[in-house]
Amino acid sequence: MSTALFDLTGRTALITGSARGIGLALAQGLAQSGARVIVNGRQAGSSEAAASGLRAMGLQAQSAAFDVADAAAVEAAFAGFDAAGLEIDILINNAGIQHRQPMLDLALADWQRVIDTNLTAAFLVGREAARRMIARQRGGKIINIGSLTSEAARATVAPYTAAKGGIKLLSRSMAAEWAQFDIQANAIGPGYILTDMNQALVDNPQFDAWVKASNPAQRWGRPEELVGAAVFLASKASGYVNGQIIYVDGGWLAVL
Ligand code: GCO
Repeated sequence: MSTALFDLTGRTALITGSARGIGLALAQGLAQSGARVIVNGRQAGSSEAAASGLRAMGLQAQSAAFDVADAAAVEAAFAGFDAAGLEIDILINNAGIQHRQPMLDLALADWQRVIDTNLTAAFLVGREAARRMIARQRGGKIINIGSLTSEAARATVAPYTAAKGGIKLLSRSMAAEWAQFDIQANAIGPGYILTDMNQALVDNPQFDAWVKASNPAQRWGRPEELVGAAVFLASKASGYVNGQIIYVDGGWLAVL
């Protein structure tokens, strides 16, 4: 089989929250498949450092720092893309934060912060990207990053779980409204992945043992193991796939 179906040459991809972790791995993976990538984080310094690291690998990358949870900042960023002639063909809504605390002690402000960054931001950035994809009449790809908690809950991460459950159905809402414009909106649900965000969990011997015992793969995942699903969902190969969530979790959700 030719790999042309998966070729992203000539496409521009915005990956939110891509200065490190899963987002950076996905930016690298899409760029290695031919895309020009826009690295995004809240801070200009770390976003540009990540983009420059990709350029040093011979990849096409630039940075755009803005807060994805701030509607005015999102609109301003897209106005900047318009002015620079940057047309986003592929959007990965990856930016995410975590706050671990039992719900009985959880403050509204912490609930809201997690919902804003992990769910509302995907709507805000998705809306701006889709408006332009529709106006250009060339379709587009939206990939929202879910979680095992898009499917099942775990104590102490209620706002994250509510947001990631929302991501699954937001992806279906995007498909429902935008499939007619040849936009495919899907989600990826990563299992437990070795990232900075999860370092405290990796360092906790009981949690680490639980991950290894509960998962058929008996190990944590690596960020680059999400690239295959992302390239598939970003490419022509998934032209009739819409509103789905692909779990990349070592088989975790398949077992009791
Ligand atoms: C946590 C969360 C996540 C998980 C992820 C698994 O406690 O931090 O459970 O970070 O790694 O949701 O899909």
